[in-house]
Amino acid sequence: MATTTLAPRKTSSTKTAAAKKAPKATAAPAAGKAAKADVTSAVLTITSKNYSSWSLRGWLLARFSGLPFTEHVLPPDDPSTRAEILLLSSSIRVPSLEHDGVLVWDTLAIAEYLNEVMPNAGLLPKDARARAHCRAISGEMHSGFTALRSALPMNLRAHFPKFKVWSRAQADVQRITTIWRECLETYGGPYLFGEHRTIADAMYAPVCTRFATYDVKVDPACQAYCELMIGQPEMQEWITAAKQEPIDIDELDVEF
Ligand SMILES: N[C@@H](CCC(=O)N[C@@H](CS)C(=O)NCC(=O)O)C(=O)O
Repeated sequence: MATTTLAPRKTSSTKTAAAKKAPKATAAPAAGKAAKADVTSAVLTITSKNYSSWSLRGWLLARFSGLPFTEHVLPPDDPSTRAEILLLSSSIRVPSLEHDGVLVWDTLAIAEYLNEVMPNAGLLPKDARARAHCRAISGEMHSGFTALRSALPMNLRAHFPKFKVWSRAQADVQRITTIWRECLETYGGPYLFGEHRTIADAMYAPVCTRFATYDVKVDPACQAYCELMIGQPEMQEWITAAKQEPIDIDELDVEF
């Protein structure tokens, strides 16, 4: 079976948005504000593009939504980074999105917010049953697969041919590929919910890169899905930037 590589294809855009200081976080959003959103004012706070799978998910969601945004990249090796994250709130983690005076953290909350402010982006399927399914598998990724996440941390620069996946992580691989196969069969692909990329594709994108990094063998349908996702222009833009990151920190070779 072919191995998916993370090698960048030629893409039209490899521009990395300049790091920008995030506006100071304020309290919770005023109700109803999102409906009148100013689409030019968004700032997405992320951290390492090589290691941070949550940053990748949040960033992909923002790009899939079409909402223009500026990246605020917190370098993970900088001791002030944690302090800066904690300044946002004692519990806020990255990614976080500030838009039109609204601060949203937690990747699924960001996904739902983007779906509300960019309703024509199709981040959730139109059909109610498919929408419920999309939310269910996105939630399963958000809260589960801990064995896979700790044994196969995202590391876009690395490649480990013939990596031995231990049994608990292998069970996660099995469950994820079952989810993908069910989606691809039910909705006809090429993305999990048919012809359009949804929240679910962003949620599982770092799994596709993990399978490539750790040489995880999967069935042809799942392999094709991984290759499709890794080949997305946004993914290639992210991977190119990840490989240019000057950092290489040992302790980040764990779930991050
Ligand atoms: N479930 C959270 C996970 C976010 C997360 O774990 N973020 C990490 C970086 S990838 C973080 O902010 N770590 C900093 C800290 O824990 O202080 C989400 O969906 O956003």
